[in-house]
Amino acid sequence: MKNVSLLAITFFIFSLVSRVVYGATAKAVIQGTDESSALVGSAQLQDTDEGLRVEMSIFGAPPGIHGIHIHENGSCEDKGNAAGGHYNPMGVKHGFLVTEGLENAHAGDFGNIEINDAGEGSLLLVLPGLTVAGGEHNVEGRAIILHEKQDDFGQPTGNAGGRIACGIIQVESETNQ
Ligand SMILES: [Cu+2]
Repeated sequence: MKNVSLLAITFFIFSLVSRVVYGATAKAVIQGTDESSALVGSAQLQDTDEGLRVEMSIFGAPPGIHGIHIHENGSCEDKGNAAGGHYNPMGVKHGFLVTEGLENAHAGDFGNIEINDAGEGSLLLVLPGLTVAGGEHNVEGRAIILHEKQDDFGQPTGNAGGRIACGIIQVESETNQ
């Protein structure tokens, strides 16, 4: 009997430690910046132990590879230009956050998304150091920008051209679950 309860307690503690703690969630509704654009999409964001998990789907976009970033300001006005430059709180060079980290890439450097011949694309990223609730590098209220061209990781911003879609990150739940 003693062994059974010890086993139960051990299992209980193990399940607490190994459980992935999902935290606050946010979403962005992405829309084409041109009024005639059929481009739509959405992004779901969630704070996790490993970083900010971002899951994105895009529909009605031109096929090919397109740069995607978080830009500084939470506005999609003026064909996305009101969103300003890349979110870059560390004042570092342009790169790819997932592989280069906050010291060597803009916090908003999400890289590229591939859009297929049907105009659809999806992306799943986990971005260390970013959050939607609290934290030092918080992206709540900032804009996700989809670009006309591929981000070639050249300086200063990846040569990705115009801004074809935009969505503002809005927190849905700040409660840690
Ligand atoms: Cu950009």
